[in-house]
Amino acid sequence: MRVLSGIQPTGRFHWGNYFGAIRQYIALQTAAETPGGRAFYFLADLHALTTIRGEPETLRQHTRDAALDLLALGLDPNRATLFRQSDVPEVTELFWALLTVTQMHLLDKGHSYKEKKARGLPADAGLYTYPILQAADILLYDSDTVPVGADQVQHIEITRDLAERFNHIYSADVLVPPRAYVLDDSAKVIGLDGEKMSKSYGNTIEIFESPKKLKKKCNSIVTDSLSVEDRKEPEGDNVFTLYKLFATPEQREELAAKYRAGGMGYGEAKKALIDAATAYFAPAWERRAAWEARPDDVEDVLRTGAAKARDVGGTVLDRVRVACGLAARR
Ligand code: AQP
Repeated sequence: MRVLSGIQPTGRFHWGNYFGAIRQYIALQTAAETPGGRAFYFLADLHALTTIRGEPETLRQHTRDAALDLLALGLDPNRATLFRQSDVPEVTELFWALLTVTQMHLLDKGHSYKEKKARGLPADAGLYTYPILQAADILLYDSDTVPVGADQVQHIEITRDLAERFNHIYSADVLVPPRAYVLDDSAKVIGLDGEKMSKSYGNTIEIFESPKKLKKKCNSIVTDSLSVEDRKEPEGDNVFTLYKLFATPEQREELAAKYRAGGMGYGEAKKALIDAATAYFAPAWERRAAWEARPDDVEDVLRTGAAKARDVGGTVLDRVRVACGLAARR
């Protein structure tokens, strides 16, 4: 199994990023340890340039934080390859080769671009061609499995289409068409307002939120206005939906029974959520502090990861170069 996924260093990671993607990164890093298999995870700093422009120090800081967060959450550099996207120049060359086989209508359909445009946010050629750079990210490592949240499935399908189109045009199996790996229970994590949790919607709860802010945010989760005496059906309630992500089946059942019995206020359910989230991420807080004290080691992980990624990616890129009629570099 060849696993790959990228995450943008555009701000601190939130519960949506964790349950939608990062938790699967950690699980798959072991599953991918097969002969010839490997997990590649990268900090998508080139993609982040479509959001963070003219603020180099902010991007650098977010990239450092993103590396620390992933390591703290359990990414093991001895198992998985962790690197910065911009440290692998091969990806932008493959991006160009893919652009030459991309039909415009494919990009017109891209939901990130359509969504941002519809919300009146600035949309440039970088955002428009974003799915193609993403395809290059995936195809450069012969990845077959891409752990993502539901919002990214369309982009992985675009990647499949492009790989197949490329192979068809050049009449050879040059690129490996990948598949999205999505878990049903966390494909779309909701935010404070019940909509998809997303930085650009301002409804996120960060993984490494301070205890004070965590409490404040959880207390602001939108609920209905039923009185505390009412019996409530837990399914569909925002607090319960988030609680389920952290709880064991027994804990879920216990809280569900309290909802159904009536007499429980939302304050109690929110406290259960805060406690569950705090306990869940406690080991990650400890690991984060340990990595934070060793910045040179973090940089080392990223540089070693980039060297490995360039090695694997260089071979695939040469395959593409030769197929296209360009000279191989090795
Ligand atoms: N709410 C979510 N539920 C499930 N999965 C999610 N992901 C993001 N939000 C949710 C998954 O996290 C991974 C990283 O995606 P990204 O780097 O593109 O992060 P993002 O999309 O920038 O996160 P935001 O907060 O939604 O940012 P904006 O608002 O800038 O677009 C992906 O696998 C994604 O599916």
